[in-house]
Amino acid sequence: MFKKDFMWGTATASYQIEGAAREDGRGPSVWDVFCAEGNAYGGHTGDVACDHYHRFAEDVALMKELGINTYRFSLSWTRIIPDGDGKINPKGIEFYNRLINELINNGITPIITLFHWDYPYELEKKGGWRNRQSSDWFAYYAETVFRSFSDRVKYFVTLNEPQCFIGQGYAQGIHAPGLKCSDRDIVIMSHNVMLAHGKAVKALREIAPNCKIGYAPTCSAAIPATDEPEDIEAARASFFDIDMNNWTWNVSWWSDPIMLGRYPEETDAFKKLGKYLPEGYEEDLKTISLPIDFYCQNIYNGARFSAGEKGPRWVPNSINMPLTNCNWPVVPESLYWGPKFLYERYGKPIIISENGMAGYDAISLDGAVHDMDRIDFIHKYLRCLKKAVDEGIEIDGYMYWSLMDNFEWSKGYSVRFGLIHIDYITQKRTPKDSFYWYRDVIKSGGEAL
Ligand code: GCO
Repeated sequence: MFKKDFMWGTATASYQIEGAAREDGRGPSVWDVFCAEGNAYGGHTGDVACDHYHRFAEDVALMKELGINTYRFSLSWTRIIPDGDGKINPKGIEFYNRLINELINNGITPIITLFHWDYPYELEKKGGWRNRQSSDWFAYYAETVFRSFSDRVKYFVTLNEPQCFIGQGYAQGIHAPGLKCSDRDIVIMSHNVMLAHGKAVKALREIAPNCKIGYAPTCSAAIPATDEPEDIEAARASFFDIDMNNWTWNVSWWSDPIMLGRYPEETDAFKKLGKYLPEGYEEDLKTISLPIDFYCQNIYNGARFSAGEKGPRWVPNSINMPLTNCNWPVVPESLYWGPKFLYERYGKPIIISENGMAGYDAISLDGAVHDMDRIDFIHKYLRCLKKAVDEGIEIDGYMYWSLMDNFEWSKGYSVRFGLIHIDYITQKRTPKDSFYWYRDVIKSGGEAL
């Protein structure tokens, strides 16, 4: 059974929903520049997005109708500090004060993600995460946020998916700022990113010791092909291993330093990459691994593994495997095995900070959006999460990605993840069938699953 105070929520991110990109003193982020240069699908940009900046009250009213008790959203760093590390913009603070107050007045607990990819462009020009000072820039921003909002906001998350904003932004170059850096640079950036996280944790303990803080990396879960113990071990080993063909996409490089205070030294990847860590990195690990209160994990899908003669063997998905509109496989067991392996390794309460799917959602003749596939997706995934809960894995919350359709990074507006359909021309909001279905699940405390 899900606990009584289980956090039933949804998630969003600033650049993906806010719009008002040049309003009230907001400074440019790397995503503004990347999109202005035509790098996202169809030349799309986040300039207007869901116009949430102007319509947040309507959106909070919809959240209330949905019945969520928790809402995870991110702040735009450059709305608060337009050049990243200089003057604070009071208009930015005011906007988030209005949003936070609206949430609280409607009985919804805010979880603030400090950074969900919209990195200040002015800081990127100074080397961004490659610059050793980057962790201090982030700490200054984090302190500003804690000083401004921690009287009302009790839950903070430092960083969302470093695997993506570093891997896809600086290694593969498909996300902003669209660079292809060397492994040496990526290792240095990863270290600075985690040091930034640690400095933010430290700042929160000093400024608002009664608040809680976590971290939100992503993963592809590893599922044992059978329930035999050797396949379970194979899946676990593969889940925490690092594949050099795409090394920025992994769990242990990004979580072991924070959760265990050390890099995954046993992996071949560390043997190749560890030499690029800055001198004295061991000292930094003390800050990086300052204890956090909960561990967030974004989980969308997974892959299967069995025990082979030479270690874990990848087992292809069934030929019947359904795919979402992003071509991601639908693997509900990800929400059982993912949290289980993470809890066993890191021992912290887990929040599923993102899970969801892109559908081919359209308004039907009757004016509604009949997204049966999304209902089925969430239903299957939540049943697996419930199994983990029933077996004693400490799971504190589930945030569906996303509250509403929004700007999906390099895919622009071409894919829709929301429980609420957005007409990007009129900005009309239409709750989809899944919205009402999730509302009923929440109302039942998960018993309806
Ligand atoms: C991520 C980001 C979200 C995405 C979502 C769907 O997890 O990649 O946090 O911003 O929009 O995951 O791809």
